[in-house]
Formats: sequence, C-alpha cells, structure tokens
Amino acid sequence: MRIDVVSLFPEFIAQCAAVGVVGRARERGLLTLQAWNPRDHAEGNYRRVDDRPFGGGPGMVMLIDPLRAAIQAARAADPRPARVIYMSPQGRPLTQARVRELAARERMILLCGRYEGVDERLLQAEVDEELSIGDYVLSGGELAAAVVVDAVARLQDGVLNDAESATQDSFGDDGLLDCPHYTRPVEHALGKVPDVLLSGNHAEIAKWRRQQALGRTWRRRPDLLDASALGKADRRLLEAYRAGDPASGTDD
Ligand code: 9D3
Repeated sequence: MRIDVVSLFPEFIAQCAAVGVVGRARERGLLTLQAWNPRDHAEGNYRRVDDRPFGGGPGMVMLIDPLRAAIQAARAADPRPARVIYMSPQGRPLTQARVRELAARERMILLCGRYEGVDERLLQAEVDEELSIGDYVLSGGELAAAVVVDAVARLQDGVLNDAESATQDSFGDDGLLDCPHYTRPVEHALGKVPDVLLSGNHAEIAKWRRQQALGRTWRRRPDLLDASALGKADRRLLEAYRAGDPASGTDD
C-alpha cells in the first residue's frame, strides 16, 4: 500500500514512519510513505501557505494553490487513483471498521491542515472524505494522519509477527477489550498472579481470559458490549462475572 501525506511538517510524518510496526512495514516493502510539503509548492520569496479569513475572525486559512499543487504532485507520483482524505475535526470519527476498509485500498492521500483550516473550495474540489480521530482538539492533522498510517499499516499482510497478530487485540475481531496480562515474578509486593494462569489448564485459561475481556468491556465500555451480539457461552461467563463469582476475579 502507498500513503502520501500532504503536510507543512513532513519531518514529523517521516519520524513516525521510521520506528516500530510502521517502520518494519516499510522495511519489508509492504508500505510506501511519502510526505509532500505545500510550502515547496508556494510562490514568492515568502512562500506563503496561508492568509487571513474573509469575513474576519481569528487565525489563518490555508491557501488553495500550494495545497492543490502538493496534492497533484502526490497523485502524479503513482499511476493508481488515490482517495484524498482530509484529516479534520469535522470528519466522520475513525473506527476499526473504517481502518479495515482503508487498509484494503492500494493507495490514499492524507491531507493535514494547520491553523483554522483549509479554504472550503479546495476541499470541495479535491477531497473525497473527511476523517476525525475523536472529539478533542489537536493543533493540526499530523498526529491524526500518523494514527491512520499506524492503524492501517498493521493490517497489511506480513506486517505483524504471529505474536502480535492483530486479531487478538482489542477491537480486532470480537469488539471486546483485552484481558489482563501478567509476567514474572509470580509473587510480588504488588500482588500475586491469578492461580488459573499458572494451572497449565489451557481450556480454563482461555475461559478466564474470555470472561475477563467480557467483564471489563461490560464495566468500562458498555457501549461496545451493546454493539456485539454475545453467544450463550459468553452470556453465561459475563453473568458469572457480574455475580462476583470469586473465581472470575472481579476486582476492576
Ligand atoms: C480551536 C480551533 N477550533 C475553533 C472552533 C477549530 C479547530 C481548527 C483546527 C480545531 C482543531 C483544528 C486542528 N485539528 C485537526 O486538524 C484535526 C483533528 C482534531 O483536532 N481532532 C480530532 N481529529 C482531528 S483530524 C484533524
């Protein structure tokens, strides 16, 4: 997959893409990431990329032409058609379902705004979709674009090791939160590892983990539980958790 990012801070995008899972995806040739700076396409000695808003008010608005030239340069870097996605607080909120859809595409262009935003005419002419990463205020689209790149990269075939397998993660397949994890030592001043995890009984361990995942989702994110249709076995595990069954470890 190829992702082009149009941003006034291309070095930020490059840094994010250099490390961790995204860095590995690129090393393996599974992801191509390139940043395009609208300032490189701006005119004049001052290379302006923004100007004051018509109608008055605070802040600046990004100019049409430098952004449009950067988008065109990004489009021309690859013959395949690209969906242009504007990272924006006005966008549809990103979900793992949307991440899966985006991950199936061959390429996309992420447009990052700064200042108060982008001239509306540029959005109407060039943008296919607006995407938000949540209801809080960021200073620009770069962090949001990095979130999309990370979430989409880890779904590319061959990116994750078996141990990291995406389907085991929260929101992977079943829409539940993760169970608790423990490592050595078994006994610590902060507490003991639950006995079931030391039992060697893999069926019991799987059942306990499932129950913890169900119980924590019920406690912390009931909205997620409403959305997932539980089977009979899950409903019984959750019933036992809610009943405070000592064997289910309902301490959170
Ligand atoms: C304080 C400025 N706001 C006035 C009502 C508008 C505003 C403009 C620009 C708010 C945020 C931004 C910059 N944000 C993004 O570019 C952004 C973003 C976000 O802030 N939250 C969640 N997702 C995203 S995606 C892009």
